[in-house]
Amino acid sequence: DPLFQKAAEVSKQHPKPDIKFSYGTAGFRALADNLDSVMFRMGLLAVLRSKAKNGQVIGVVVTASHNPVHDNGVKLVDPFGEMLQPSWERHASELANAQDVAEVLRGVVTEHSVDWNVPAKVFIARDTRPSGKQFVQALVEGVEALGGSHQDYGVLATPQLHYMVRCANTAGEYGEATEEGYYHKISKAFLHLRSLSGKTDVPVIKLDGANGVGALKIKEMAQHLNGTLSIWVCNDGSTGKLNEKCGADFVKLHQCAPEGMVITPGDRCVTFDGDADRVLYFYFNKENKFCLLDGDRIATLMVGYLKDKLDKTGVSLERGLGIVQTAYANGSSTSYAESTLGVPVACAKTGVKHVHHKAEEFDIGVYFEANGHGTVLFTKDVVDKMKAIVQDSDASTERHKAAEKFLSMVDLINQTVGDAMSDMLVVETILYEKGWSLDDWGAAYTDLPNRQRKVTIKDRTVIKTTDSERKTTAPEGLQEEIDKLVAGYKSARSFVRPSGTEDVVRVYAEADTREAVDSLAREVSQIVY
Ligand code: 16G
Ligand code: ZN
Repeated sequence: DPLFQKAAEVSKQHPKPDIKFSYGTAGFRALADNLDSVMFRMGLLAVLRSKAKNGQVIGVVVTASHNPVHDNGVKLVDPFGEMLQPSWERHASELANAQDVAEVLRGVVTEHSVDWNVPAKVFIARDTRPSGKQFVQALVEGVEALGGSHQDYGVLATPQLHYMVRCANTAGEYGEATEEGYYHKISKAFLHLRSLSGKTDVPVIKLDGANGVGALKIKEMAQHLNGTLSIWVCNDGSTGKLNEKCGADFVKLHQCAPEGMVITPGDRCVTFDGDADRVLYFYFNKENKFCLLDGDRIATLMVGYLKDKLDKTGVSLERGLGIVQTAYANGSSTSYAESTLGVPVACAKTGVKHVHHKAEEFDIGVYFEANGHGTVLFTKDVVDKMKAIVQDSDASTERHKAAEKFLSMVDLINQTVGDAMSDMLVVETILYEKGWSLDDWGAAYTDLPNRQRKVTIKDRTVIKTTDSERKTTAPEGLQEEIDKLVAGYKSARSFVRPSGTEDVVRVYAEADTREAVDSLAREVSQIVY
């Protein structure tokens, strides 16, 4: 096959290990030693995807997020900066596992009637893992073997690459596709909101950078904030290891502060994950108790703020403002959003691609996973209506001010994907306007005690779920047994689901007390065997 001859030849220099790869919730992830062939092949696939999308830029990120430093991974970014379309995940897996790459490439070209004359362009970035550099080289070889062109951004936070892709494909409408363009857009919106606040005090933040890319990039961002925030970056990679006893995943899972930070009660603490697409807040209260403000909490803060601005402008929307959670959302956050804020709550399956698409059903869709990944999506309709108010109303009116703030929020938020830096600046803006400490924020509602456990079974795929993973349909009888156990506790809820990233079954439980929830989680784990 002349079209794919070069690809097949170069592929021999990237031999495939005897491993079955699968494009999971967040792309491919494995021990770095096993990933060279996958990288080369994703370079090939990105070219086909770009051609299939009329030559729009496709992104490729080399990262394994919160995994240990010896792992790595890769995922593709679609033209609007969103996750790869699920129907192409199958092609990615087939190509990664193929003995004959040319055959799979030919299949994709035929299935999607790819026009070979369309030029392809691929944007590439990587996190700080030592294996990343050589993987970018393998990717570039893949891109070039199919005659595509590429731009290598070097080390970037995952959401920065998503942003670049969107900028490039919207003719600059979303911003400039450079790192400087990213800092400029976000810091400009942040500083504008600061100037509208009428306040001048400078909050101090202690940030856990997970010894990863977020630590480097937040320092760059801070340079653009004109001293309006004081950010102390801990775990900045200068001494500690990536994600080791630090980072948002560690903090969420262990419900404790990361190592490498000296914290006194009342300090405002923030943690990013290893590729800076998750963010969580935490602090120690007066009793020196560790308090976590998770993704659910951030979502409710954002929803409350946006609803206030929406109400003040009186804008009416067809699909309105809504919040999207997953099964992991704390029950207290769900009732707070529904009852206190009066905002509809939708539930979607775990994984960014699921929550993201659900959020598109609203005019203003706020989505967050409890683990700290999330963002807000806005329709053109709501943005246009706010622009019209800013243009037509008197600048001194509440209505005008609310619309102006709303529009700056739209610029501050990275709508392509959850973005730790952007989300943190959104939270900082809202807390600043409200004059809230973390303790004030935490007082909005009280999380139900919750517990997560992992159970290893022979074949986790026997467990099938429905209702956004909140109920099981197989094996038979499992759900009834879970229901029976849950009925024995107060304010209790529990579900099990097969993990999309590890060979385990995850068990989640919540109940009215710590003791009750531990006991419920244990009991449910036992019946999963
Ligand atoms: C991936 C997902 C994350 C999800 C997690 C669940 C993306 C970018 N990341 O890390 O959103 O919470 O998987 O993992 O989609 P699990 O299926 O192992 O519980
Ligand atoms: Zn991540």
